[in-house]
Amino acid sequence: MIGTVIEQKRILATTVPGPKSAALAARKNASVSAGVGTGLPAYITAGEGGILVDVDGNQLIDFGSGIAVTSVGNRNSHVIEAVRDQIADFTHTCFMVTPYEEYVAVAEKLNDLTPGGFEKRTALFNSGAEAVENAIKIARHYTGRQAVVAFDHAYHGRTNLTMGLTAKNMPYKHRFGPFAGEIYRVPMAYPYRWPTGAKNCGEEAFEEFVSLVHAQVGEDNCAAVIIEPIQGEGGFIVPAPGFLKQVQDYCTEHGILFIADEVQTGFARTGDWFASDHERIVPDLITTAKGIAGGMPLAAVTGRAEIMDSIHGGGLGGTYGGNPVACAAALAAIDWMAQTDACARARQIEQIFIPRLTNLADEYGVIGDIRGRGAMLAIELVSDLEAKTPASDLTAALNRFCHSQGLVTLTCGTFGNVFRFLPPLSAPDELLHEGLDILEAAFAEHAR
Ligand code: PLZ
Repeated sequence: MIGTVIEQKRILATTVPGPKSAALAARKNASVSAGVGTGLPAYITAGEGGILVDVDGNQLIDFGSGIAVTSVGNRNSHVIEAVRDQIADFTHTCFMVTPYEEYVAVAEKLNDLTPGGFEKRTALFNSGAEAVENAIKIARHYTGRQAVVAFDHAYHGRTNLTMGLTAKNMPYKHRFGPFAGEIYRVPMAYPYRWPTGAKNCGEEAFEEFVSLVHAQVGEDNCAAVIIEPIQGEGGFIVPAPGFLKQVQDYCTEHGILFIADEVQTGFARTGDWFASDHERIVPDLITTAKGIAGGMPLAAVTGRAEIMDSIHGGGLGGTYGGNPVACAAALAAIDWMAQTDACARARQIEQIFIPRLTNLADEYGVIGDIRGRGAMLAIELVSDLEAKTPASDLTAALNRFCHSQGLVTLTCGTFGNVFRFLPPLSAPDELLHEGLDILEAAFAEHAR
């Protein structure tokens, strides 16, 4: 398929999913654990820009980027070429056994791109959860302290430690415990649902944070505070302005490491290289994955040199961490983002979406909040604008409608009532508008 250009056009050849996908779904059910769900079970054979092609010949509009991964687009020619060249040379040695330049080059790139003008070091891993696990390991080792503070609505992964950090029970934690110890949870500065209103949110959430850490953890026991600068799975929650900075300053004052989990928000997604940039936050450690490598599995922890270098030799690693093919893809993807000014593209996407989402909010009284930044945007759906009752059934119905019309959409949120948008940054405007037309049709069908 490489070489053919996929026309950036939606095509409905059959129902979505069609008969060939249905046959594959039957095989999946007989072979893959029921624990692994599929949101829109149309089986994909190719993708490019904002289009995914399925086995039945449908061309779907992609508003998900495989959960914020293919920001540079599938089949990005830059990435393909780099991966092809690397595969032709070698695919694996294990960096801990016999190293190679690509790993070092990715580390240099991340040290340079992430917030903070100080000296940094990076270690590479395979998944976001693995990066988070390692950031916590590093923070505990460096500080000699054990407690970790995480927030309501947080999502940090599905491994044992990261499940413990993740807030939501279903589907992530239910009956999977016991979870790792020394994890403490505090309220998130969630403006839309702050009890005394959005304008008090930042200040009051910070006061609660300080008081809970003092009373229930003890500042001197606290190794790290971990936060997503815009929460992802928990509902695309943008913390009240200034909250992140206050938390960071507090951490600095008490020798607590501030970890920004930018696994979902990183690499131009929010209109800056990192969401921390927008708030002028300079994390001690930052975790990245997803958008870093155009779809190849790669993740990283980047942080202050004195913290990262405090670990004894051999204390960090893993067989595949920083695989050369994934590193080659990352170098190409990052280069493409810089060359095409992907941050500016993300901000343009925000300009396309926000007016149309605002029109929907005006027309149907079910959108309580429109939020996000760049190409990471969401609407929170409620059945009563005053009571803010989560409209999770409506959210699911809208999602199903979009799927049936060939639009790949995702939902999220602690209450399952947030509709989120994460289009590839390489999707053309017309396709984004066509996707939004489908969303409007979904509202006309289900929200009247
Ligand atoms: N931290 C902020 O968003 C992954 C998970 C989807 P992995 N988010 C998508 C699902 O249902 O499993 C994520 C994230 C943030 C960490 C992670 C974990 O990254 O690469 O999925 O391990």
